[in-house]
Amino acid sequence: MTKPVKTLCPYCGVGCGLEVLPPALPGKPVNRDSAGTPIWRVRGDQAHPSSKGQVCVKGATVTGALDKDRLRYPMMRDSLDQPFRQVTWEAALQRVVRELKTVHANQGPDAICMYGSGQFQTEDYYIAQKLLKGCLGTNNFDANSRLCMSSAVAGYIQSFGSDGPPACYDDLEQTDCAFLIGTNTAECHPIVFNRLLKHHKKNRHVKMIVVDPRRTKTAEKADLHLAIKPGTDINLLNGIAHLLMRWGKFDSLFIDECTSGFASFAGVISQYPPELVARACGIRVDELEKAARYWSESQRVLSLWSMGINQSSEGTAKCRTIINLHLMTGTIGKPGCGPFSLTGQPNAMGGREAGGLAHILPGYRVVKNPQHRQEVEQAWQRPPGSISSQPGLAAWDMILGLENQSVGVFWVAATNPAVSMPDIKRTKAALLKSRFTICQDAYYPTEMADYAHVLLPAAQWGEKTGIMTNSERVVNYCPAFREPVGEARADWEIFAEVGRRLGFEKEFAFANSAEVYAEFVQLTRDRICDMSGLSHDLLKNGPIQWPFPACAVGDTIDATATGKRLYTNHRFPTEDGRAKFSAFHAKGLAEAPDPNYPFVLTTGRLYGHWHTQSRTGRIEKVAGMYPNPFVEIHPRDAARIGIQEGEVLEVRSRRGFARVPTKITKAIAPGTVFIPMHWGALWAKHAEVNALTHPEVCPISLEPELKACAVQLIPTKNLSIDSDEDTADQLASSLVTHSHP
Ligand SMILES: Nc1nc2c(c(=O)[nH]1)N[C@H]1C(S)=C(S)[C@@H](COP(=O)(O)OP(=O)(O)OC[C@H]3O[C@@H](n4cnc5c(=O)[nH]c(N)nc54)[C@H](O)[C@@H]3O)O[C@H]1N2
Ligand SMILES: Nc1nc2c(c(=O)[nH]1)N[C@H]1C(S)=C(S)[C@@H](COP(=O)(O)OP(=O)(O)OC[C@H]3O[C@@H](n4cnc5c(=O)[nH]c(N)nc54)[C@H](O)[C@@H]3O)O[C@H]1N2
Ligand code: SF4
Ligand SMILES: [Mo]
Repeated sequence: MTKPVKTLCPYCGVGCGLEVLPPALPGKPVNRDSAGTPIWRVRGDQAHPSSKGQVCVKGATVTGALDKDRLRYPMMRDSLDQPFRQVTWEAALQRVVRELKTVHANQGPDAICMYGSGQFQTEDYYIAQKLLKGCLGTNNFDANSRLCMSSAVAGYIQSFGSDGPPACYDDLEQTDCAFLIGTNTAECHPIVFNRLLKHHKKNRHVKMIVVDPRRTKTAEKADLHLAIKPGTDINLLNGIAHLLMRWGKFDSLFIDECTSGFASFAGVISQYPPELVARACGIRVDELEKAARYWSESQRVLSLWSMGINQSSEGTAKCRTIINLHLMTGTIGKPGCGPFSLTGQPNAMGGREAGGLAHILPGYRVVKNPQHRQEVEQAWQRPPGSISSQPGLAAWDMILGLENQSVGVFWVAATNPAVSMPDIKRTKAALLKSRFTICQDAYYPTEMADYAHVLLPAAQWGEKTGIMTNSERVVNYCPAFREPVGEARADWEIFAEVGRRLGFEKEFAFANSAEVYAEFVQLTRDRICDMSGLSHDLLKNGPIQWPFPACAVGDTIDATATGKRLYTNHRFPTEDGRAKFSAFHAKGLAEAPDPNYPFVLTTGRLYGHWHTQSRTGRIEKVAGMYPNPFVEIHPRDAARIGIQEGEVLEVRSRRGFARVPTKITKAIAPGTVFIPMHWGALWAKHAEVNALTHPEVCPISLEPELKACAVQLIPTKNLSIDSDEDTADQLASSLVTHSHP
């Protein structure tokens, strides 16, 4: 192969196009890392509509981990205290099928759970839904997206009648004002940020507002940075709405004709005068007024948000309150504006399309809707009533199910919950109680593998062919360009094989992933996310944005059937066709600071690392960028508690502790500290941020508040040695990141 293979970057939801070439090319030296491992070459795809040839450090180095520490063969053990032994696929599958049958018979279908991932391809997602929801009769499929964008999904569904981000990346270059709230776009969606930044630099009238308790790389570039106290977003948003109302800067025609619920919204915002709001948020009144002025002076405001909004005990309310501002100003369904939630993972969007959460079904359908269930049962040729009318267990409820042993099989694929779940001590204790856990992953070791009875080796990106949808609804073909390592198999193939062995031969009689995709797109027909015109063959020619109904395909593509933006006619898929205002008061943090735990801990990401480091920790360049974990603290707080730069600080919450070197910086507001999420037990000792976080969820989206908990800070030099397992010296040395776990 000497022609580059076009594919999508498998990391973040920006969804950059990549071109991949083998390590050995005629006339060129073999491309190797410093250890001598041949590395596939990768570069940006100039023709990709979303990224136009750009890539960030993660995309540029992604191939560096393809051959490091891979899980190559199935492995098994009888109990968690035994070592794993390598087994055949036959032996592993027999055990999996036996356990599924036993638990199904003895405890019922709802004792079976699968916990999947926005890093699945759409085919993986779809087959998992068919297996769990269609054949086994339980809706207990949830994904790490529950910890990620489920609040955005709930917000869109409640406000518009359907999920689906209405804007697109071209809006980044057409906006007058970008309102970035709870998103560190510069580090987490770098290519989206580059596009925005270019536009901002070129056009002086374009404003950029960033709302984040930290002065992030994103905030550094803003015209206005509002460093609000964690959890005060609804105060701020209602405060902006209050001022727009006071100044008469709203679109009454749009409100009258296209929305409902304005009166009660107006009632709520009347209670958010600037002085009160500024005090609650910890900002100045003039800063708040400036934000409202930017909103009122701009024709096209584009809101971007991600985890600073979603990961909250009032996450859905926060999303809807952002949407309120767009309904009030009529900034939706037009170029350059709209409420645009950025998805985190490469195929979180595909997961939504395929019904990859416990309360939804393929084609943007919901479990609770009898007609939706019937449509899916018919498509799957399953008897009426096969799909349970009860939403399944959400991520944290699965952990509770393990805790009380109502869950009999826990099947984890493409996610590492032994690091990424909140309250990790409680999570691990629950995982230890599991009767039977399957961990289906591409790498070994991972933290999750420690809690598994069976390890199934997954073929990863580049080793399987499938589809992924990025944040702006652009659907991409991601072909296999190399053989899977060892005996690894594609996730969907593993699920389908188990399905056939459970007796569902015809349901899972797929020869390849193109057939799986062809069946899936039929379930999107006439839905908002209609992509019934898409196929692997068509997508091989290049990415296509949905909606893309079957009528769009032909000798000449029918442009009226497709579109870059949703809701351009200002009709919404609610009962009355109107978008709904919401009326939420701010509730604040689920665990507010108090005299005992006086600081707020917030958590998040760094530019180079991806989540739990299973890949980026094994890539020299990235690992070298971040030699160790750290806690960010304001100089004033550092002086107050008596800690110096680099010294190890113990951060304690009601649930656990982490010990990490101190990074003193004015980039964080006093009273708040920040620890990145990337260091699980495999990569550093006692640096797990989720040892501290709590599992309180948003009551609507069931997304946990991973962004805030109350902590106390104790310099480890002040800790009495007797009272702790480790001395300060041991601590300091234990913090050197494992070079290779
Ligand atoms: N480099 C890198 N990029 C990634 C990922 C990665 O692991 N590494 N992961 C991907 C995934 S899955 C996701 S979900 C996205 C996440 O992308 P982001 O949401 O941008 O990333 P985070 O760092 O989790 O959090 C964003 C910001 O929220 C702020 N914040 C905390 N509390 C509050 C609050 O109360 N209000 C407001 N307004 N802001 C608050 C934090 O200070 C932080 O800067 O990134 C994706 N891209
Ligand atoms: N405190 C705190 N906690 C958080 C967050 C936070 O901001 N703060 N963010 C939350 C969010 S938004 C997210 S998305 C989660 C992410 O958390 P996780 O999903 O737990 O993190 P990853 O490291 O991406 O785990 C993916 C796993 O899938 C494996 N893998 C890669 N490709 C494949 C494949 O093709 N098939 C299979 N079977 N396996 C594969 C990788 O080796 C890795 O072990 O963390 C959540 N947890
Ligand atoms: S911005 Fe996201 S999709 Fe693009 S190269 Fe970086 S990690 Fe990959
Ligand atoms: Mo995420």
